[in-house]
Amino acid sequence: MGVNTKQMRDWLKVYFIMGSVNCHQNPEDILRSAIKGGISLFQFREKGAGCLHGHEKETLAKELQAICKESNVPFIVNDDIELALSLNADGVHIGQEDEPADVVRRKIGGKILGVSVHNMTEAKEAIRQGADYLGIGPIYPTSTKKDAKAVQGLTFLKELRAADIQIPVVGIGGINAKNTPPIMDAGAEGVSVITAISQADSPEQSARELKEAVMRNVH
Ligand code: 3NM
Repeated sequence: MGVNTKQMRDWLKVYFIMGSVNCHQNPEDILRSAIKGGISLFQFREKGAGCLHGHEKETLAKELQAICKESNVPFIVNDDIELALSLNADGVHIGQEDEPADVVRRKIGGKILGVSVHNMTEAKEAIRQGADYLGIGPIYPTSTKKDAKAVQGLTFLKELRAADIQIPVVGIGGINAKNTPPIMDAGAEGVSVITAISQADSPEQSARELKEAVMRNVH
């Protein structure tokens, strides 16, 4: 375990994920606006057709990290452990295709470690290997992640809580303010979104609405 569980629960409330390909406007402006609206955690996820690599990727990461720092919003890097370490990011998020969580935990020490899981076996393994939180999805249909698994709704999330597994959990996939309440009711700490904020006319307003939906349904 890397971070305090109570603190982790708080950070997961409105978890914004973004890379350059998710944005129709300048990514820095979107992030600043999302922070004003009240996001609690940010993940830099530079993935998909046309994404940046190498120096350009690193430059954008640094700019977004600096914006997060100004507002004390933790900055997490998706998959790229080397980048996370070289930037001294606050944590990393990995999937099942990445290095095993225990290997990543050894590399990052006490930083935040998030793991995407899709069933009970993966969840228990991620917890054993030192995950701070689990990402569960896709809860609703999404076109953002091309290789996303089949929509799983809330069944697995409910199963996890019914088994009294209390690790902080965040839902992902097709989430917006309107469809947030059932995710909270099922036992999640919060929601993670790409499109609902990155492509909103007002990322600030969208983040605010997500935060209100989460706070009204916090358990
Ligand atoms: N992971 P949007 S779904 C990055 O199911 C990601 O693990 C998923 O984007 C998973 O909020 C997803 O635009 C995309 O639907 C989320």
